[in-house]
Amino acid sequence: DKVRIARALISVSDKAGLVELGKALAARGVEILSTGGSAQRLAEAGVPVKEVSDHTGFPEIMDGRVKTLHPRVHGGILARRDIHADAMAQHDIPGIDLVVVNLYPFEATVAKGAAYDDCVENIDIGGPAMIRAAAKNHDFVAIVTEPSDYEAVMDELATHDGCVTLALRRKLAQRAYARTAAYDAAISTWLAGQLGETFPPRTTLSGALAQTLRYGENPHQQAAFYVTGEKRPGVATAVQLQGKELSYNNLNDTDAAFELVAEFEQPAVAIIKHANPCGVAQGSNLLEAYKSALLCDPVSAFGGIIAVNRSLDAETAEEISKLFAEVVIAPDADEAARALLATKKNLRVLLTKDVPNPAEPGMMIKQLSGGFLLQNRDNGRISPAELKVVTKRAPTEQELADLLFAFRVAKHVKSNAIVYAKNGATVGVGAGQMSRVDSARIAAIKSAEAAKAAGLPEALTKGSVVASDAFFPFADGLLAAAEAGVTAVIQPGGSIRDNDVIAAADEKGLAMVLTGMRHFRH
Ligand code: 93A
Repeated sequence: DKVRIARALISVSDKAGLVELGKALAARGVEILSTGGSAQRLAEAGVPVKEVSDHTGFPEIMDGRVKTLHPRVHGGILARRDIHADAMAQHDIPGIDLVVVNLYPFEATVAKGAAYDDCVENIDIGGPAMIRAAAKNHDFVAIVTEPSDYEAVMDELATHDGCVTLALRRKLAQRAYARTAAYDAAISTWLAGQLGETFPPRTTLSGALAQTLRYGENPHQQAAFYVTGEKRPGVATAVQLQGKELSYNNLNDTDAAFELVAEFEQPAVAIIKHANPCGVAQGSNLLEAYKSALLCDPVSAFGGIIAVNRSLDAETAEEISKLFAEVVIAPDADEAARALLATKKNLRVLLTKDVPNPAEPGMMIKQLSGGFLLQNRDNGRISPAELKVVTKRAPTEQELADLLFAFRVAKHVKSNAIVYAKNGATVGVGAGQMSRVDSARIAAIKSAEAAKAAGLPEALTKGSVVASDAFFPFADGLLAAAEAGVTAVIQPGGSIRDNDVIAAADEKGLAMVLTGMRHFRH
């Protein structure tokens, strides 16, 4: 099963670890073939090396576009040492047992905003050809595509008398194809962008494995976290300051929390349970916002996830640390806040540097059996000018501000979503019900219970406003909200019974505005 490495071909753009690897190979008497820049670097370090052009008897031509694309290279990589031995002898093709290639930095070139021609020039052809060939012939050849894998190969050479095992060669072959697949996906994604084709994407959706999770949504499910490389601030790019590893559900809920809190310009706090908010508030500072958010549903907030859209300060951190929470996510935290949270050993703290832009486009994937659905991120936002007042009474300024706030929150609540809000804070959230009227009732009931527990004389929904993520198909949902004490309503409109709903609102003396935009979230 072991393959003795007698000859290696090294052609790398990322020169990290190159000299160390070259020295280790040379020390074992391995003949090293190498291309222009790589050969030069090795030679400078005193590692004996033979230029690929000397090996092929053919110069590097066309600005390096053709340097390793030669039968003496590809034959040496692809030959089965058993059945192709005759051809190797007949054409004088020595075997190449180890191929070390990492590709022209196409992704990095695109990322730094290089010109079109520069990006095209950074499409590696010879590199992927060698990688794919060596990976195919892993029965006889070892392929290495990342400097981080050099050590594993050097270890085996040392412990297996200059050989690489089949187990490692197979593992490296798998990684090699993952690399060339991701490379081509990056090229086609870039080209689609150049063509202005943004949707539907004509490319393989791909992500890099970031972390194997302990389990999935439930302990009997396996799970892993993949990152797309998108630069959006959030769970995928955050730095974790403390606490044990995030679980599948933590990651999902923390993402929901941070995306929600990013909606607000003022200091804001969102508390999330099972991907739904159980309290959201904005205020003149985080502490004020946190206290109002917690008031909405303190029972559900236990064990929740807290997101803030400002650098966390000590006062807010101290208040947060009184609650049992799973995760805190913030763009930053000052020294005093960090020190306070550090005393809560089990609390995970994630810092993201920035807050994501809610208006930015993006993709959402939903899996179903036999396929998946793809759509743009719901980045729709309503401005006051787009609202249509449909009732006799128009909302007051305070009502209008709360209506817009509630509608933004509703966008982040699983449908059917009903959100009651007052003074920039949710006071009742109805989520995930199969009927809209149930969401309206449940939120009101929970709000009344929360008020009772807090010793308040009446439910916080009294004198609040209400947002509905989609139109009221009947007047019943609106009447349930009126019963709970709302004074104003925001909803998309568009039901064939809009007139009934408007008449019911007028009868109850409510102000109602239509957004013309729906925020389903399933
Ligand atoms: O332009 S290429 O597509 N043509 C080739 O024949 C070829 N062979 C290796 N690029 C080619 N390479 C790439 O050159 C390797 O994948 C590696 O990224 C790079 C190393 O070049 P140097 O050793 O000159 O720095």
